[in-house]
Amino acid sequence: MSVKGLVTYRSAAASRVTIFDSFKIYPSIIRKKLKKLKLYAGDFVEGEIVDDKFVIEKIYERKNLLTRPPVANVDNVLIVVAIKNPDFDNYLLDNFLAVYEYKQIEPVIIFNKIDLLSDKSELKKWMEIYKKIGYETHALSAKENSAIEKIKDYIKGQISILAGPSGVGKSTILSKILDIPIKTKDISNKLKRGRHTTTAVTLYRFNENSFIADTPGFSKVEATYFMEKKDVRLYFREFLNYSCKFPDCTHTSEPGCKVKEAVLKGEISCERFKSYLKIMNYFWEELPC
Ligand SMILES: Nc1nc2c(ncn2[C@@H]2O[C@H](COP(=O)(O)OP(=O)(O)OP(=O)(O)O)[C@@H](O)[C@H]2O)c(=O)[nH]1
Ligand SMILES: [Mg+2]
Ligand SMILES: [Zn+2]
Repeated sequence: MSVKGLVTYRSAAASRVTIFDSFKIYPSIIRKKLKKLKLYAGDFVEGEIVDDKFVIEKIYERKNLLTRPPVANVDNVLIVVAIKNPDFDNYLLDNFLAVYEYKQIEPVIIFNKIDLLSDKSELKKWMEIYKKIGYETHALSAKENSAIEKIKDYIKGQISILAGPSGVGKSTILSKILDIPIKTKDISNKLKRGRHTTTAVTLYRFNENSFIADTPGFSKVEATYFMEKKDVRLYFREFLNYSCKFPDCTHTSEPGCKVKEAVLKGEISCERFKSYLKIMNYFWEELPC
Protein backbone atom coordinates (compact mmCIF):
# COMPACT_ATOMS: atom_id res chain seq x y z
CA MET A 1 0.00 0.00 0.00
CA SER A 2 1.32 3.42 -0.94
CA VAL A 3 2.05 5.82 1.95
CA LYS A 4 2.86 9.54 1.91
CA GLY A 5 5.53 11.18 4.01
CA LEU A 6 8.14 13.85 4.45
CA VAL A 7 11.90 13.41 4.51
CA THR A 8 12.78 14.69 7.98
CA TYR A 9 16.40 13.61 8.17
CA ARG A 10 19.00 13.62 5.47
CA SER A 11 22.75 13.07 5.61
CA ALA A 12 25.15 11.88 2.93
CA ALA A 13 24.66 8.29 4.00
CA ALA A 14 21.13 8.06 5.37
CA SER A 15 17.62 9.43 5.31
CA ARG A 16 14.46 9.16 7.38
CA VAL A 17 10.83 9.68 6.44
CA THR A 18 8.01 10.78 8.77
CA ILE A 19 4.74 9.37 7.48
CA PHE A 20 1.66 11.53 7.60
CA ASP A 21 -1.02 9.29 9.09
CA SER A 22 0.80 8.23 12.28
CA PHE A 23 3.85 10.55 12.25
CA LYS A 24 6.00 7.49 12.76
CA ILE A 25 9.58 7.88 11.57
CA TYR A 26 11.18 5.24 9.36
CA PRO A 27 14.67 4.87 7.99
CA SER A 28 14.30 5.18 4.24
CA ILE A 29 15.84 3.83 1.08
CA ILE A 30 15.34 4.92 -2.50
CA ARG A 31 14.09 2.64 -5.28
CA LYS A 32 16.76 1.89 -7.80
CA LYS A 33 14.98 3.64 -10.65
CA LEU A 34 15.05 6.92 -8.62
CA LYS A 35 18.69 6.63 -7.62
CA LYS A 36 19.83 9.40 -9.92
CA LEU A 37 17.38 11.86 -8.35
CA LYS A 38 18.71 13.68 -5.34
CA LEU A 39 16.84 13.47 -2.07
CA TYR A 40 16.63 16.34 0.40
CA ALA A 41 15.17 16.97 3.82
CA GLY A 42 11.80 18.58 3.10
CA ASP A 43 11.04 16.36 0.12
CA PHE A 44 7.49 15.06 -0.01
CA VAL A 45 7.62 11.40 -0.94
CA GLU A 46 5.45 8.40 -1.56
CA GLY A 47 6.42 4.81 -1.02
CA GLU A 48 5.87 1.53 0.73
CA ILE A 49 6.87 0.26 4.13
CA VAL A 50 8.86 -2.94 3.77
CA ASP A 51 10.61 -4.58 6.74
CA ASP A 52 10.25 -1.41 8.82
CA LYS A 53 11.88 0.69 6.13
CA PHE A 54 10.25 3.32 3.98
CA VAL A 55 11.01 2.49 0.35
CA ILE A 56 10.73 5.74 -1.61
CA GLU A 57 8.98 5.29 -4.93
CA LYS A 58 8.17 8.86 -5.78
CA ILE A 59 9.63 12.26 -4.97
CA TYR A 60 7.17 15.10 -5.51
CA GLU A 61 8.23 18.17 -7.43
CA ARG A 62 9.86 20.76 -5.16
CA LYS A 63 8.57 24.29 -4.86
CA ASN A 64 12.01 25.53 -3.83
CA LEU A 65 15.38 24.32 -2.59
CA LEU A 66 17.74 25.97 -0.18
CA THR A 67 21.36 25.01 -0.43
CA ARG A 68 22.82 26.10 2.89
CA PRO A 69 21.47 24.04 4.58
CA PRO A 70 20.00 21.75 1.92
CA VAL A 71 16.23 21.77 2.58
CA ALA A 72 13.42 21.56 0.04
CA ASN A 73 9.92 23.05 0.12
CA VAL A 74 10.65 25.67 2.76
CA ASP A 75 7.56 27.79 3.54
CA ASN A 76 9.18 30.25 5.96
CA VAL A 77 12.63 31.23 6.91
CA LEU A 78 12.83 32.75 10.36
CA ILE A 79 15.72 35.19 10.20
CA VAL A 80 16.83 35.69 13.77
CA VAL A 81 18.80 38.80 14.71
CA ALA A 82 19.59 40.65 17.94
CA ILE A 83 19.97 44.36 18.67
CA LYS A 84 22.60 43.58 21.25
CA ASN A 85 24.98 40.71 21.87
CA PRO A 86 25.76 40.47 18.97
CA ASP A 87 25.07 44.03 17.78
CA PHE A 88 22.48 44.41 15.04
CA ASP A 89 23.94 44.50 11.53
CA ASN A 90 21.24 45.70 9.13
CA TYR A 91 23.51 45.18 6.11
CA LEU A 92 23.70 41.49 6.95
CA LEU A 93 19.92 41.29 7.47
CA ASP A 94 19.26 43.06 4.15
CA ASN A 95 21.49 40.57 2.36
CA PHE A 96 19.65 37.67 4.01
CA LEU A 97 16.32 39.18 2.95
CA ALA A 98 17.41 39.66 -0.66
CA VAL A 99 18.65 36.07 -0.87
CA TYR A 100 15.40 34.58 0.44
CA GLU A 101 13.30 36.88 -1.77
CA TYR A 102 15.36 35.56 -4.67
CA LYS A 103 14.70 31.98 -3.54
CA GLN A 104 10.99 32.82 -3.21
CA ILE A 105 10.83 31.82 0.43
CA GLU A 106 8.87 34.06 2.78
CA PRO A 107 11.21 35.67 5.32
CA VAL A 108 10.03 36.35 8.87
CA ILE A 109 12.24 38.62 10.97
CA ILE A 110 12.75 37.80 14.64
CA PHE A 111 14.50 40.27 16.92
CA ASN A 112 15.67 38.14 19.84
CA LYS A 113 17.24 38.97 23.22
CA ILE A 114 15.02 41.97 23.92
CA ASP A 115 15.52 41.24 27.64
CA LEU A 116 18.97 42.83 27.21
CA LEU A 117 17.53 46.19 26.13
CA SER A 118 16.74 48.82 28.72
CA ASP A 119 15.95 51.30 25.96
CA LYS A 120 13.79 49.85 23.20
CA SER A 121 13.87 52.87 20.85
CA GLU A 122 16.40 51.36 18.46
CA LEU A 123 14.45 48.10 18.35
CA LYS A 124 11.28 50.04 17.56
CA LYS A 125 12.98 52.00 14.80
CA TRP A 126 14.21 48.86 13.03
CA MET A 127 10.93 46.99 13.50
CA GLU A 128 9.05 49.89 11.91
CA ILE A 129 11.36 49.89 8.90
CA TYR A 130 10.78 46.21 8.16
CA LYS A 131 7.09 46.16 9.04
CA LYS A 132 6.46 49.09 6.74
CA ILE A 133 7.72 47.11 3.74
CA GLY A 134 5.54 44.15 4.61
CA TYR A 135 7.74 41.75 6.53
CA GLU A 136 6.28 39.72 9.37
CA THR A 137 8.37 41.01 12.26
CA HIS A 138 8.49 39.78 15.86
CA ALA A 139 10.43 40.84 18.94
CA LEU A 140 11.04 38.38 21.72
CA SER A 141 13.26 36.97 24.36
CA ALA A 142 13.89 33.27 23.96
CA LYS A 143 15.40 33.34 27.41
CA GLU A 144 12.18 34.61 28.95
CA ASN A 145 10.05 32.53 26.60
CA SER A 146 8.01 35.49 25.34
CA ALA A 147 6.09 35.48 22.06
CA ILE A 148 7.14 31.93 21.18
CA GLU A 149 3.50 30.83 20.96
CA LYS A 150 2.73 33.58 18.46
CA ILE A 151 5.52 32.41 16.21
CA LYS A 152 4.51 28.75 16.57
CA ASP A 153 1.06 29.76 15.49
CA TYR A 154 2.31 31.70 12.49
CA ILE A 155 4.34 28.77 11.12
CA LYS A 156 1.80 26.09 11.98
CA GLY A 157 1.42 23.28 9.46
CA GLN A 158 4.45 24.43 7.50
CA ILE A 159 8.13 23.77 6.95
CA SER A 160 10.34 26.47 8.41
CA ILE A 161 14.00 27.00 9.02
CA LEU A 162 15.89 29.17 11.48
CA ALA A 163 18.63 31.26 9.94
CA GLY A 164 20.69 34.28 10.87
CA PRO A 165 24.03 35.37 12.26
CA SER A 166 25.99 33.36 14.80
CA GLY A 167 25.08 33.64 18.48
CA VAL A 168 21.71 35.38 18.07
CA GLY A 169 19.78 32.54 19.75
CA LYS A 170 18.50 30.32 16.92
CA SER A 171 19.10 27.06 18.77
CA THR A 172 17.60 28.51 21.96
CA ILE A 173 14.46 29.49 20.03
CA LEU A 174 14.30 26.01 18.51
CA SER A 175 14.36 24.39 21.93
CA LYS A 176 11.51 26.68 23.05
CA ILE A 177 9.46 25.95 19.95
CA LEU A 178 9.93 22.22 20.44
CA ASP A 179 9.09 22.70 24.08
CA ILE A 180 11.73 20.27 25.17
CA PRO A 181 14.69 21.34 27.24
CA ILE A 182 17.30 20.49 24.65
CA LYS A 183 20.56 22.00 25.73
CA THR A 184 21.50 24.46 23.00
CA LYS A 185 25.03 23.17 23.28
CA ASP A 186 23.87 19.72 22.21
CA ILE A 187 22.14 21.05 19.14
CA SER A 188 25.07 23.26 18.21
CA ASN A 189 27.50 20.39 18.62
CA LYS A 190 25.37 18.15 16.48
CA LEU A 191 25.24 20.83 13.81
CA LYS A 192 28.96 21.42 13.98
CA ARG A 193 29.62 17.75 13.41
CA GLY A 194 27.21 17.92 10.51
CA ARG A 195 29.15 20.80 9.05
CA HIS A 196 32.40 18.84 8.99
CA THR A 197 31.07 15.67 7.46
CA THR A 198 28.60 16.79 4.85
CA THR A 199 25.56 18.73 5.95
CA ALA A 200 23.09 16.58 7.83
CA VAL A 201 19.68 18.18 8.20
CA THR A 202 16.97 17.31 10.71
CA LEU A 203 13.44 18.67 10.47
CA TYR A 204 11.96 18.58 13.96
CA ARG A 205 8.22 18.13 14.33
CA PHE A 206 6.02 20.26 16.60
CA ASN A 207 2.30 21.18 16.81
CA GLU A 208 1.19 18.00 15.06
CA ASN A 209 2.22 18.68 11.47
CA SER A 210 4.68 21.56 11.65
CA PHE A 211 8.40 21.12 10.97
CA ILE A 212 11.45 23.23 11.66
CA ALA A 213 15.21 22.99 11.14
CA ASP A 214 18.03 24.82 12.83
CA THR A 215 21.07 26.04 10.94
CA PRO A 216 24.53 27.09 12.05
CA GLY A 217 24.95 30.87 12.01
CA PHE A 218 26.49 32.68 9.10
CA SER A 219 28.82 35.56 9.81
CA LYS A 220 28.56 36.77 6.23
CA VAL A 221 25.98 36.48 3.47
CA GLU A 222 26.44 38.28 0.17
CA ALA A 223 23.43 38.70 -2.08
CA THR A 224 25.74 38.88 -5.12
CA TYR A 225 26.98 35.38 -4.36
CA PHE A 226 23.50 34.14 -5.29
CA MET A 227 22.37 36.54 -8.01
CA GLU A 228 23.74 38.94 -10.56
CA LYS A 229 24.47 42.41 -9.28
CA LYS A 230 22.11 44.01 -11.80
CA ASP A 231 19.24 41.90 -10.43
CA VAL A 232 19.64 42.73 -6.73
CA ARG A 233 17.21 45.67 -7.22
CA LEU A 234 14.42 43.12 -7.82
CA TYR A 235 14.80 41.67 -4.33
CA PHE A 236 14.46 44.89 -2.33
CA ARG A 237 10.69 44.64 -2.35
CA GLU A 238 9.94 48.31 -1.62
CA PHE A 239 11.75 49.40 -4.81
CA LEU A 240 9.22 47.55 -6.95
CA ASN A 241 6.56 50.20 -6.29
CA TYR A 242 8.48 52.78 -8.33
CA SER A 243 8.84 53.18 -12.11
CA CYS A 244 12.07 54.91 -13.02
CA LYS A 245 12.75 56.60 -16.35
CA PHE A 246 14.64 53.49 -17.49
CA PRO A 247 12.84 50.21 -16.78
CA ASP A 248 16.12 48.46 -15.99
CA CYS A 249 17.32 51.31 -13.76
CA THR A 250 19.81 50.06 -11.16
CA HIS A 251 19.01 53.08 -8.95
CA THR A 252 22.64 54.21 -8.95
CA SER A 253 23.87 56.60 -11.64
CA GLU A 254 20.85 56.77 -13.99
CA PRO A 255 18.86 59.98 -14.45
CA GLY A 256 15.17 60.02 -13.58
CA CYS A 257 15.49 57.50 -10.77
CA LYS A 258 12.25 57.40 -8.77
CA VAL A 259 13.76 55.16 -6.09
CA LYS A 260 16.39 57.75 -5.23
CA GLU A 261 13.67 60.41 -5.21
CA ALA A 262 11.69 58.26 -2.79
CA VAL A 263 14.73 57.94 -0.53
CA LEU A 264 15.12 61.72 -0.46
CA LYS A 265 11.41 62.12 0.33
CA GLY A 266 11.73 59.60 3.16
CA GLU A 267 9.35 57.11 1.55
CA ILE A 268 12.07 54.48 1.26
CA SER A 269 14.23 53.84 4.31
CA CYS A 270 17.63 55.45 3.93
CA GLU A 271 19.20 52.60 5.91
CA ARG A 272 17.80 50.04 3.49
CA PHE A 273 18.99 52.04 0.51
CA LYS A 274 22.40 52.36 2.12
CA SER A 275 22.62 48.56 2.29
CA TYR A 276 21.58 48.36 -1.34
CA LEU A 277 24.23 50.84 -2.46
CA LYS A 278 26.86 48.97 -0.48
CA ILE A 279 25.90 45.77 -2.28
CA MET A 280 26.08 47.68 -5.58
CA ASN A 281 29.40 49.18 -4.54
CA TYR A 282 28.14 52.66 -5.41
CA PHE A 283 28.73 55.94 -3.62
CA TRP A 284 25.89 58.48 -3.69
CA GLU A 285 26.84 61.79 -2.13
CA GLU A 286 23.23 62.86 -1.52
CA LEU A 287 22.46 59.83 0.66
CA PRO A 288 20.70 61.40 3.66
CA CYS A 289 21.94 58.97 6.33
N1 LIG B 1 19.94 37.39 27.17
C1 LIG B 1 19.54 36.51 26.27
N2 LIG B 1 20.38 35.55 25.85
C2 LIG B 1 19.96 34.66 24.95
C3 LIG B 1 18.63 34.70 24.41
N3 LIG B 1 18.51 33.70 23.52
C4 LIG B 1 19.70 33.06 23.49
N4 LIG B 1 20.57 33.62 24.36
C5 LIG B 1 21.97 33.23 24.61
O1 LIG B 1 22.77 33.54 23.47
C6 LIG B 1 23.81 32.57 23.29
C7 LIG B 1 23.75 32.00 21.89
O2 LIG B 1 22.54 31.26 21.76
P1 LIG B 1 22.35 30.11 20.68
O3 LIG B 1 20.95 29.68 20.75
O4 LIG B 1 23.40 29.08 20.81
O5 LIG B 1 22.63 30.96 19.34
P2 LIG B 1 22.66 30.45 17.84
O6 LIG B 1 22.04 31.50 17.01
O7 LIG B 1 22.08 29.09 17.75
O8 LIG B 1 24.23 30.42 17.55
P3 LIG B 1 25.02 29.57 16.42
O9 LIG B 1 24.51 28.17 16.48
O10 LIG B 1 26.45 29.73 16.79
O11 LIG B 1 24.73 30.23 15.12
C8 LIG B 1 23.59 31.52 24.38
O12 LIG B 1 24.46 31.81 25.45
C9 LIG B 1 22.14 31.73 24.79
O13 LIG B 1 21.89 31.35 26.13
C10 LIG B 1 17.74 35.72 24.90
O14 LIG B 1 16.58 35.84 24.49
N5 LIG B 1 18.26 36.59 25.81
MG1 LIG C 1 22.87 27.30 17.04
ZN1 LIG D 1 15.92 53.94 -10.36
